[in-house]
Amino acid sequence: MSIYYHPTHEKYRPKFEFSGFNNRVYPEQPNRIDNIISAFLVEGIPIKEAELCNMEMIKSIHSDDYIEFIRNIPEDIAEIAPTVFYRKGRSDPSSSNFFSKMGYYLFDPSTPLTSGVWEAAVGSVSTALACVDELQKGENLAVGLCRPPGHHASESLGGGYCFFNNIAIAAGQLDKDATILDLDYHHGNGTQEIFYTTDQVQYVSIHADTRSNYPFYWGRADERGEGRGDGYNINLPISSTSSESTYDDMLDTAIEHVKQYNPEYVLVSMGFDCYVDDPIAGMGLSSDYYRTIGEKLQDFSKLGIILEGGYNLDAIGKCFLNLYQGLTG
Ligand code: OKP
Ligand code: ZN
Repeated sequence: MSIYYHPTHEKYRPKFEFSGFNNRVYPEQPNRIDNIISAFLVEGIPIKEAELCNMEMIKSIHSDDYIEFIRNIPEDIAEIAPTVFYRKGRSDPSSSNFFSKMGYYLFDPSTPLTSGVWEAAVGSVSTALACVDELQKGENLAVGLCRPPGHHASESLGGGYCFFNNIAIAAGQLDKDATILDLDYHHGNGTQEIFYTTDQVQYVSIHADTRSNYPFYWGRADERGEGRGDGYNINLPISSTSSESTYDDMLDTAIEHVKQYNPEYVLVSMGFDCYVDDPIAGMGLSSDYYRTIGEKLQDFSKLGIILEGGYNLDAIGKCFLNLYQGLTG
């Protein structure tokens, strides 16, 4: 059992998120990882540095042109986000204009571009891959402190603080069936899209109902997969004001779906933004409840925990540690 991170996450530290008419302080900050690591170190639990992955891994999920776009963020750009977006049926983007490409490869302005994006995003993928490596070598549990998160990113489209889909890249490396169980507050639209037509990866997500919550245009219960993937995409939306007991019932339902599929591996898109005092999201979950989640996940024998969201800097360390103690207790 190991916990991984990669230090290049520190290179991505945007200041602002463009949000309606008010810019807000960027919630997805390096402190998130620092605080989780401190909470583990206080308990004497060591954190390992992930080895840097090779580009083929990223290419297994993302298009070459999208990868090149992220790699070639101009050095002189301080911090920039798109405000004009491409939609299907319009003219293709110009291959030479950065603004034109930015609105094509990102679906919202919540993913500011700065010079450290590439290094941080590759480090985050590497962290998720270190976890599946460990599981394939015979370990039963691995934890990846990924940052930036990944579940909103699809083949050629970033957004929602995500550039590369860490958990999708990791799941793609596995040679046996895998479930991605997404417990972040937000629906993982990128992960859903990537595996929508396959039966080799089951996607199960509990999230705040997207009829009134970000990311709005994906995540309904009737999105069940297509072709071979029909029935292997399971969206379980709940109200954004759900209590701990409502959540707990839905978690049991989600776990039943996973058991029915009976995968070799379970990878969890672990968000802590359902915590009651999350600054951008939040449902009724207490920090203690994360221990219960950990205990319930003990039903699965090959388990990778991949960090997605969770923005309360005072609580994220405690929540993660509780989860870990539930998993290992
Ligand atoms: C990332 B993860 C709404 C702005 C939404 C993006 C939220 C991304 C969440 N006014 N900003 O799933 O935790
Ligand atoms: Zn989230």
